[in-house]
Amino acid sequence: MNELNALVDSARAAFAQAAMPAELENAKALFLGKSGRITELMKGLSALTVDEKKSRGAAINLTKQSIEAALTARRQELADAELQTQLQSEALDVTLPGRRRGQGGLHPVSLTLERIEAIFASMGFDVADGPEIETDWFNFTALNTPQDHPARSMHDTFYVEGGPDAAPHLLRTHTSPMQIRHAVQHVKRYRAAHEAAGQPSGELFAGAMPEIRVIAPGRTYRVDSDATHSPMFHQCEGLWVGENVSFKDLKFVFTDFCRTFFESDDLVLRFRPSFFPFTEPSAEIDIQFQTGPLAGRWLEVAGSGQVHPNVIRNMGLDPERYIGFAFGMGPDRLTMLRYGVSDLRLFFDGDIRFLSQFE
Ligand code: 2NL
Repeated sequence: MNELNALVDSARAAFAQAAMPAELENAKALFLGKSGRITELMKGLSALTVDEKKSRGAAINLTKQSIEAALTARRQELADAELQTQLQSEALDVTLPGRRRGQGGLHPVSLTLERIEAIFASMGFDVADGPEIETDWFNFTALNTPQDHPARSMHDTFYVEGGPDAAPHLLRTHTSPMQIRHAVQHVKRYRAAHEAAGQPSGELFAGAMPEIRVIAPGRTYRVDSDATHSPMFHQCEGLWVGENVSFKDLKFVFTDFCRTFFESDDLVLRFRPSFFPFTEPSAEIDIQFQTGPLAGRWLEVAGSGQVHPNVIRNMGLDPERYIGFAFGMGPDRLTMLRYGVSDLRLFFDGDIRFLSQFE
């Protein structure tokens, strides 16, 4: 019987050696297979007497059962181990920080534009919109720009080939075209009402009309690129046209705007004589903070002036009756001043580490 016990031990050892189910099945064949050790022992019974067969046969059966039990146990062990490995590899570490989706936020210049719009809206200004690809008429001619003005050259302005009527188009160099379009629409509406009421109306409208009060914010384009100039930049212009508007109204409105925008009640303004083709007289607007890191320095923030009579005429209005004031500022520069940013290009590089500081 010692020999049978030794066989069970060597089967156990062989099964323990098998690290994979396939190896275990090979080991099984060695002991329990058709030409395995148990079959071999059974064959040996034929040479024995009936009594010997009985006891030897029972002993071989017990041995076979022990080997089968060892095989079943080892199969279970391997299956358990495999499940364990699988569970470990698929384990979810619930203590890891989550990977959340970025919240998103407005660009600092968009924040400035929204701020400008809100302040002027509170003073009764409409907000105009219009195309970024413009005609020569709305961008230059209607604004009293001479045919030979350098701003019209290809060195300064991006021209676009093949407009709808094959006329040359361009990327607007300022936001003024939106104001011309807005003014023309405004004049058309009140001229129609005036004429419907049977009132006389000349080539240029000189009837009764609510004032035009509008700002025009948006992207503008010029051939220019360095630390302080980007080929795409922003502008916001304002226009106020009526029968009784004066430079003091412009001064009042713009002073109020600057103090609200910079949240600085003691901020002072300076109007310096200047020149623009679309205004006469014209003035550069400087501001000075009394407190804070920029205190004491004059900072140029806008251009302004009384709308040139030719421009009033191009709006469809009689310049003998209507007078207007306009200003134009750079929201990119206002954003730099407000947040203390020194390089304009940071706004347009699209680096999320910079931009997310303004959310
Ligand atoms: C500047 C100068 C200015 C205007 C813009 C304007 C618009 C119309 C009629 C007349 Cl529709 N003028 N806009 C007037 C004066 C100056 O901007 O340096 N901007 C950053």
